[in-house]
Order: sequence, then C-alpha cells, then structure tokens
Amino acid sequence: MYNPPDYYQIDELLTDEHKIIRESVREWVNRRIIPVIDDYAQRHEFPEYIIKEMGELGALGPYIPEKYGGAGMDQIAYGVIMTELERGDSAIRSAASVQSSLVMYPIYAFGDEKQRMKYLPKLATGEMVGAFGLTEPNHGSDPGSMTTRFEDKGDYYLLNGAKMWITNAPICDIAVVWAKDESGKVRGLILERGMEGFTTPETYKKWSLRASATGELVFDNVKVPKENMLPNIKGLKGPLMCLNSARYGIAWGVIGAAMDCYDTALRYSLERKQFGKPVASFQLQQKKLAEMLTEITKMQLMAWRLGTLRNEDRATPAQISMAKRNNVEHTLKIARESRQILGAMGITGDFPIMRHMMNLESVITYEGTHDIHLLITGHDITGIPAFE
Ligand code: TGC
Ligand code: FAD
Repeated sequence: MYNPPDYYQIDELLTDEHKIIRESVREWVNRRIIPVIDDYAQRHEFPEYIIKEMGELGALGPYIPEKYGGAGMDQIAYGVIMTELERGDSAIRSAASVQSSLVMYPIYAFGDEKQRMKYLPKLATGEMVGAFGLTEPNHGSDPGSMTTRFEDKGDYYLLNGAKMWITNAPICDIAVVWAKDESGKVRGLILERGMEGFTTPETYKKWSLRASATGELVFDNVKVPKENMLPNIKGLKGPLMCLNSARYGIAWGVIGAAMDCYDTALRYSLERKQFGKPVASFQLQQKKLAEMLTEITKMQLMAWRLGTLRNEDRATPAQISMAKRNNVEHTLKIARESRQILGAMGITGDFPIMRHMMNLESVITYEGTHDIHLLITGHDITGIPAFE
C-alpha cells in the first residue's frame, strides 16, 4: 500500500479542496494506472483511454476558468494533481502537462474569445487532444533560431517546416505551433488534424517515456486559416511563458515519482533479509533512505512555496527554472539509489523504480535541459547571459 512521506507536515499547508482533488486523482491512479502501466511501457504504447478519464477528473486545465471548461482551481491544486499523476508514470503527467500548460494555457492567454470557446471546453474534457510544437530537428535549446516559417498569402498563411520530439503528436487533434513570419517574428498558430500537408509521424525505439506518444509535426505547404493565429502574443516570450507553467508542473510532478521510489525502497528494505537481518538495518542503506527523505522534503517545500508565489503572480521564470532543475535532479538520484536498494529486483517491471528512472532521463532534458536551467539561474544571479 503506497504511503507517501510527509515529514514536515506539509499537508497542513493544503486546503480541503487540495486534499479532495489529491484523493480523487490518487484513487484514479491506483485503479486505472498502477495495474497496467508497466505493460503499456513494455509495449511502448500510450494508454489513450486516460485522456478522457483525466478530463472527467478535472486534471486537464485545472486552473483554466470554469467558463471555458476548466476547473478554476489554484496553482497548488495544479501541482498536487501533477504529483499524483507522475507517481503513476511521467508519461501520464506529460500528457496532462502538454494539454493543460502548453495547449490550453496559450489558447486561454493569447487566443481570442472565438478560439477559446471553440477549443478549450473540448480540451478540458479530453474530447480533443493537443500538442505543442516548439523544438525542431536542428533547434532544441535554442528555439529562437527555429526555421519553421509561414508566408501571408492574403486569404491564408502558408506554413512549411518541421517540429520534432513532440509529446502527443501522433494522437493530437490540434497542435499549437510556433513559427516565424516573413519578418522573423515568432507567432503561434493552431493546426488542426486533417489540414492538407500536415502529418504527425510517430517516434519509436525510445528507452524512456515508453508509455508516452512522441512524434513529429511536419508542415508541407499547409494552408492555415488566418483565424487560427493566436492574436495576442508576438515573439519568443509566447512559447516561453507556456514553458513557465509546464516547468512549474514538472517541479511538482517529479515529487510523485520520487515518493513512489522512496516508498517502494523503504518497504522492500524492511522486508528483504540478508545476513539474517532486514536490509533496512544496515547503515549504508539507512543513509540512502535518510538522504532521500531529506531531498523529498526539500522538494516539497520548494514546490509549495513556488505555488504560493504563482498564486500571487509573483513567481519569476528563474525561480521556476531552479525548482524544475533541482527537483528533477534529486528525483533521478532518488530513483538510482532506490534501484540499488532493491538489488536485482530493482531492474524488473515488478517494481516501478526502473521505469521512473528511465522516464526521468527525458524529464531532465525536456522543458529545458538541466544545463539550460543552470544557465538561466546564472544569468539571473549575474545579469550576464552565458548561452552563447
Ligand atoms: P531571450 O533573448 O533570453 O528571450 C527572448 C524573449 O523571451 C523572454 N523570456 C521569457 N518570457 C517568459 N518566460 C520565460 N521563461 C522567458 N525567458 C525569456 C525574454 O525576456 C525575451 O523577451 P523580449 O520581450 O525581450 O523579446 O531568448 P534566447 O533566444 O536567448 O533563449 C533563452 C533560453 C535559452 C533560456 C530559452 O530559449 C530556453 O528556455 N531554451 C530551452 C528550450 C526549451 O525549454 N524547450 C522546451 C520545448 S517544449 C517541451 O520540452 C515540452 S515537453 C512536454 C512534456 O511532455 O511534458
Ligand atoms: P540540444 O539543444 O541539442 O542540447 C544538447 C546538449 O547541449 C544538452 O546537454 C544541452 O544542455 C547542451 N547545450 C545546449 N545549449 C547549450 C548552451 N548554450 N550551453 C551549455 N550547454 C548547452 N519539445 C516540444 O517542443 N514539444 C514537446 O512536446 C516536446 N516533448 C518532448 C518529449 C520527449 C520525450 C523529449 C525527449 C523531448 C521533448 N521535447 C519537446 C524536446 C525537448 O524540449 C528538447 O529535447 C530539449 O529542449 C533539448 O533540445 P535538444 O534535444 O535538441 O538538445
């Protein structure tokens, strides 16, 4: 029975609403994810049924106003949901992150009323699946150099280029795509499946996030109606503002993976005997467990404080980078330490640890790599950008 740690009574900082949504998402993850997720990951298949079920739970666009189908909750609620989903698998949290922070958020924040009413309610229920196209084959950490472009043809925009490593691409109904206009300004366009020249080939052979659908977005002379441009944002700060929301969700999400690894390792070490004693009785193993719990507690506090700042609209992008970087790094370390505590059993699909560990290799790379987030902090401290 999963028993997540709460060493500093952080539960006392949550409202009843936060606890209710946490319980309902946890119960759903126990029932609908935990029993099947290893099989999906082994088969390299995304459990598509989860999208509509997450919609029913209120896990898609939880902070989008109810008028548009969202749940109108606060940022802590969003974080709590992400923690529970990622305890199930990073692929589940990824699907929800993209839908909420990278598709619903830009349509809500940068779209017009017609676009909001057309897309948001269906994205909130999961009737529609969204993807977010920023990364290109030759431009990952440096999205400002993107080459995907569109020309104004009078009645429509003509879009050419390609995006790579896109979560939800193979199953998406729409994609928010960032591309340059003729003057080189980055703009957001809403692509719809079925537009001629728009294809979404799947990416196979991943060793990480195997239960997530990843693919490309390819644009070959796609005629995009003018009404599909997001009117209220220009420049790279548009996609980067979406990333602030998604990175924040990751800072909370990975705590779920960390707690699952820790909880699994603690229980195993108390049951497994070697040299006539539980593995948990050896000092070396206690050191691992004690350090894991310390890091989990620090991550929880960091995420919670960041959430309160976001609720007041005061969290800076650099604060979000610090939390994303720190929490993913420590979760990956916790997964590696937990795996060792289980010995050979740790590499099997009978336990969730190895799956979390492999997933986290993507999480430490996407939404800005570990190095890029360090450079963002360095820039914030010194005022000197060291990206080039
Ligand atoms: P730079 O010149 O610094 O900035 C350009 C403009 O953007 C503004 N800005 C931000 N605005 C809001 N939030 C942020 N976090 C911002 N960071 C920068 C900046 O003020 C400027 O505005 P303005 O008005 O002066 O034009 O841009 P740069 O080209 O030097 O790049 C900076 C850098 C490296 C930090 C940035 O490009 C970056 O973060 N690179 C990492 C790329 C990345 O994170 N890609 C993620 C792709 S999406 C994804 O991975 C989804 S995974 C989903 C899942 O499955 O969960
Ligand atoms: P690169 O940018 O080529 O970096 C390679 C290495 O160089 C890294 O270690 C990096 O830290 C380092 N590096 C780069 N620049 C610097 C520098 N200035 N200083 C020091 N070191 C540097 N993208 C989307 O747009 N939408 C999605 O939905 C999406 N989903 C993803 C899902 C998965 C499973 C994965 C793995 C990726 C996804 N991505 C998505 C792409 C992800 O955001 C990029 O992989 C990431 O931004 C890094 O880009 P890159 O892989 O091209 O690495």
